[in-house]
Amino acid sequence: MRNASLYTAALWLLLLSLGSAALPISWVSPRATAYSLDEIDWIRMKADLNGDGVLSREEIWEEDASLLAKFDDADLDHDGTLSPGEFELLLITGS
Ligand SMILES: [Ca+2]
Ligand SMILES: [Ca+2]
Repeated sequence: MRNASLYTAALWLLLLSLGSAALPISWVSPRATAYSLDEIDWIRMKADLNGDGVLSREEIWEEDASLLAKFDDADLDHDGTLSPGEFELLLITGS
């Protein structure tokens, strides 16, 4: 009995120490998505062909034509381009 509870305590300590460092961000973040924030950043930088920091309709089309259907919904300020935040929304809601 005594050994069993020691074992349980050690297991909990192990899980706790692993938990903060080893879990993917999507497991610990309340805003869990199909994409991690790192992935979204990476896709956005890859898709931003002219490097102006926002994504045009053409750049979205080059990246993934299936996302174009959601472009207008994601373009919250209707300026015809997707800011980093708007693109994040597109990936989160479009997947
Ligand atoms: Ca661009
Ligand atoms: Ca916009």
